[in-house]
Amino acid sequence: DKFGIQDSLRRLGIKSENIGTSTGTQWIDTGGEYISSYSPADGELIAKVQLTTKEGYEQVISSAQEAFELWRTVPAPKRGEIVREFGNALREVKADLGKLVSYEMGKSYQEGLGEVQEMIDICDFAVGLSRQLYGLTMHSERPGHRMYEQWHPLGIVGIISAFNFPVAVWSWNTALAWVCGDVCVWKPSEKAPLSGVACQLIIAEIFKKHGLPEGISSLVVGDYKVGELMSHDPRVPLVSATGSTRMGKLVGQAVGARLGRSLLELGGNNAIIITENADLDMAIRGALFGAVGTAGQRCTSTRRLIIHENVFEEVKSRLASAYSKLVIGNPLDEKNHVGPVIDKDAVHGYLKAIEKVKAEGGKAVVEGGVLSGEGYESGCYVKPAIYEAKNHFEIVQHETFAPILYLIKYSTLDEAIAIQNGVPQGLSSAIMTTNMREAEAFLSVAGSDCGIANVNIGTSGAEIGGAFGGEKETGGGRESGSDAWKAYMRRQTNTINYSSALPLAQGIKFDI
Ligand code: UN1
Repeated sequence: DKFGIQDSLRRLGIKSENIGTSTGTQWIDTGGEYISSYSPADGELIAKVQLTTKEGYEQVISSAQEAFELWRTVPAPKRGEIVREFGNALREVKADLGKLVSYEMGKSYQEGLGEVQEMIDICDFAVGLSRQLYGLTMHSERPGHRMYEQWHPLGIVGIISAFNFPVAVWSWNTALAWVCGDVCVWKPSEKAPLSGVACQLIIAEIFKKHGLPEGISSLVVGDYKVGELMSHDPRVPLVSATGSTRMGKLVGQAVGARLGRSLLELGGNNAIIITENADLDMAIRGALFGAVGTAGQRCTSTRRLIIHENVFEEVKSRLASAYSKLVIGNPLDEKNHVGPVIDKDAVHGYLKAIEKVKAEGGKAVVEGGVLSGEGYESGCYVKPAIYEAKNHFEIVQHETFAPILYLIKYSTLDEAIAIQNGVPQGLSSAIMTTNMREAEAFLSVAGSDCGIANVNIGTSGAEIGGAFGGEKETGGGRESGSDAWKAYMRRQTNTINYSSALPLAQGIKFDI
């Protein structure tokens, strides 16, 4: 155990068998089956987690309903205090939780730490927000009347998170939802459930210390079946789901059928346009981290490079040389740049995509392949790969959650923007240029159609202060910073008449 994993697990309270259903401090043995969480880093069993049954889910929801009655009456800045303490607790456990995330999910330890930092950041943001849940005041058209709007909590927020950011995306949702006065039920990915159990144990201590009731933060563990319970449940007014477009469509339809709200963060097919005016050192570095960071498993990962014909060959050869220096191996070993993908299914998806791009006429710039031998026993390590391709290839139109980068050549900026926008997804995008006209055209109304559009930085690694999310098949949801909090509340418009007359709006006369 040269990375001290067992010590971190012990400090986080992870046992060899863990209950997966919790209403806060209470852990409910549902009698359900246990699933095993294996590390893609070394293929070892980390621990087991019990699945939530339908009955367990019912218990969680009724406790959440009860908790909401109280939590909504706690003043928002006081709710913010709880979130502040959560952020402080995360500061204490940053190294251990970062390590668990890295070991369970496979991202590098640096990125595991970064993910916990993202949680700390959103807690800070939410604490400030707890004093800024502002509504507008309006001038009434009627004398002696006042109009304003206020924001009330929604109730139970169901959070379905993905394996690739097993803890941060939950925190974006839950930290905001809590200050907004909502209670949360979290279903972490069944591919990284221990990270979920660890977070629940951390937050439970804070609720316990303050004598808060069960049900403000609950955990359920399972696959899509548990997600379906939430999506169809009218007691859950908002379902926030992160994952594939396929999953998001199912959630969106089920929630929409009952006219509930969904907040969807789905697939990306993110591109960087590298113009002939780009600072190529920066462009290469930005593309490299974007494409191979998290082994290409961020929803913001760079999947396509749209490169001007005059710099195409240079970018191609510099990228190939940068890729040749990548060290692939155990994500906890800080000398490695790239860790494994999440599991063998992901390896299969990666291989299929490579097969397809070649069948469609793609040319290898850096050939892919599965790594074997010492250190690669888990079978989840793949080589980051690069192919020259055309944007219309079926496989290029598709998000493959793996480190595969497609190079596409262009000659005019209009063409580059059309290629950038010419995919079903609309999450993140970037342009590398030192030319102001190119940058502004890319950001203009006729530019990128994505929820995120960057200049001279890559597509991934968004800060929490901005609203995070995207258009088209990415699902349209916005989480995290800016005014994303509004998704977690209901708006109420109030008109108050303090006069002794009762004039009707629009000047309508109605006298008897
Ligand atoms: C995701 O991949 O689901 O912008 C979230 C980024 C991170 C979050 C990614 N801050 O890459």
